[in-house]
Amino acid sequence: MKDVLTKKMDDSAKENNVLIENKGFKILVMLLMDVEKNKLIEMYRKLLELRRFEEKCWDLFSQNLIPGTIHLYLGQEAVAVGVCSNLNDADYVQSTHRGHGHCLAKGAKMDKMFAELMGKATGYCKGKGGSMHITDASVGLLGACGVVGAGIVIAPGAALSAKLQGTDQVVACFFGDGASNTGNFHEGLNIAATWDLPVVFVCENNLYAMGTKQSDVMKVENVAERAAAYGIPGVICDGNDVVDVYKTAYEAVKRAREGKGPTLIECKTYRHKGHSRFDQGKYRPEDEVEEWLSKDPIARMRERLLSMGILTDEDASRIEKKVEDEVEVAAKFALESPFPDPKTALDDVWVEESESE
Ligand SMILES: Cc1ncc(C[n+]2csc(CCOP(=O)(O)OP(=O)(O)O)c2C)c(N)n1
Ligand SMILES: [Mg+2]
Repeated sequence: MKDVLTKKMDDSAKENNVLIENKGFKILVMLLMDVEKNKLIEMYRKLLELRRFEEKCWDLFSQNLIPGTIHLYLGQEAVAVGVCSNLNDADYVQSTHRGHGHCLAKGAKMDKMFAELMGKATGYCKGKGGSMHITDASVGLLGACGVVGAGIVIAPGAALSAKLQGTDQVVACFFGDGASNTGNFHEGLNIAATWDLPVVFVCENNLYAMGTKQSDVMKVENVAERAAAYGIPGVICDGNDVVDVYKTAYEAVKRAREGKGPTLIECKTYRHKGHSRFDQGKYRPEDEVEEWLSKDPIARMRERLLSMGILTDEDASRIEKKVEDEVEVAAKFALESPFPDPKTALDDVWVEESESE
């Protein structure tokens, strides 16, 4: 994987032809010259938004203020942020059961998300949907989805509509390693590839599907290898490095927008907590957890921005404080919002009238 990364940086530096003079030596600057400074800062801010949002969720959930269940995105933030930073408002995102990060990265509002999670009337589904039904059509969110793998066949449908209407919209379809073992994966990738649909399939390989280790249920090592069966590119990237995800998705989005068809991206990542609720993830070896925690995507991005001189420690702390305040304001909004009136229980529920009625 290192070779691929090095090559990618090489290519990007060559493309930009960035040569500077330093003590008489010409140095080829290979580091991230194609990603603008502001974009990098915004990606860092977004990473923090996802992280603090989920930490607050965990806090509220632990106080029994969020009914049902939630699947936290903690640790995987770089995937959603890196991919969605390549998308426009008109583009679509198909999310999953672990969807808070995808929603926020595509522009959903924290206050309405907290409200939905808490079952409040001010939430995205007026409090009737919860974590796995968050949707916001105004920012191109096709919705979270509690049925593992189901989104992989919804995304090509949205992409087909874009293609038939002649728009240049792209669909980013997120799913897990477990979902890549469902029949929907085959159907979705096959039809999208056959019809050159503008989909970017993003597999978030966090090594586990609930308590099942990926290597116990897959003969091939990498999900990306499966792309060959559909005649489309399959690319592996470091899912804990937002810049690597951004660059990899950049190529895939470009390809989709140009009508060249889908790409399968596999982001190697890890969830910080257990699968959901109070699962402590005891099936994961301690050294494995430690190794991945040391590759935390947010700490890495902070370190990178500091070492590149794009942010000072004070700048970074200022951004962090601002995001923390915004999360608190959003949570307060939800906490102070009313529950829906029981009389509205059947509102917005579509029922077909039958003759007998
Ligand atoms: C069709 C279906 N089968 C089983 C489940 C129960 N289930 C919920 S999440 C999950 C694991 C999914 O693993 P993966 O796709 O790797 O996503 P991750 O949870 O790791 O993000 C399972 C089996 C479900 N929701 N839907
Ligand atoms: Mg998984």
